[in-house]
Amino acid sequence: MEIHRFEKLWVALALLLIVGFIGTVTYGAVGAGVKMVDESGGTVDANALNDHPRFGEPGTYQVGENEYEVYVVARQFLFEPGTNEPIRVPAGSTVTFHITSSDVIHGFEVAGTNINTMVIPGQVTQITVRFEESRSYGIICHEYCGAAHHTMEGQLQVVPPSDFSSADLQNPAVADRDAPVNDADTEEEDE
Ligand SMILES: [Cu+2]
Repeated sequence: MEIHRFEKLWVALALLLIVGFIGTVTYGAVGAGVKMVDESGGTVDANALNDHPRFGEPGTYQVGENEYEVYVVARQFLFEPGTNEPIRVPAGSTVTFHITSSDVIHGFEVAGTNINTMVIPGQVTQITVRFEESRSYGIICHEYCGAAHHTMEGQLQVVPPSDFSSADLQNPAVADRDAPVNDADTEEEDE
């Protein structure tokens, strides 16, 4: 069977496109570390965040010698902490962010890094990162969340360990490795 050379060309181009599409999806899943918000962060009662042991007092908690957990609540139209006061963590430490929303879907992106997630009410997004050098990053909401969405931003300060003190920690006295992270009892109880 004779196939016209133009037809061969278009078949080749179509195959190339398919390979390209598969390539970008594979790169996103493996190379860039893109993944769905999964169950690892757990769930919370978005209407009772104030009663949560950590989200009730969001901020930076020390959980190990060089390990920190940062609890962030996104709400219209600010990050707490982040907007009114910057999130502060020491450089060279392992930081796990736990982010949730108290009202609608928000976004949480630390500009210039690959920390970029959707923030869903009732769902906790968990991201672990290591910041090696001290510098400031902007945080933006990238999910349209209402009339003042464009003003919803914050700041993350990675400071030299010498500049980081217990004043930057939330409840330094209760910060311990075994503190509850999610109170499973409160979820979907009163539906
Ligand atoms: Cu927004």
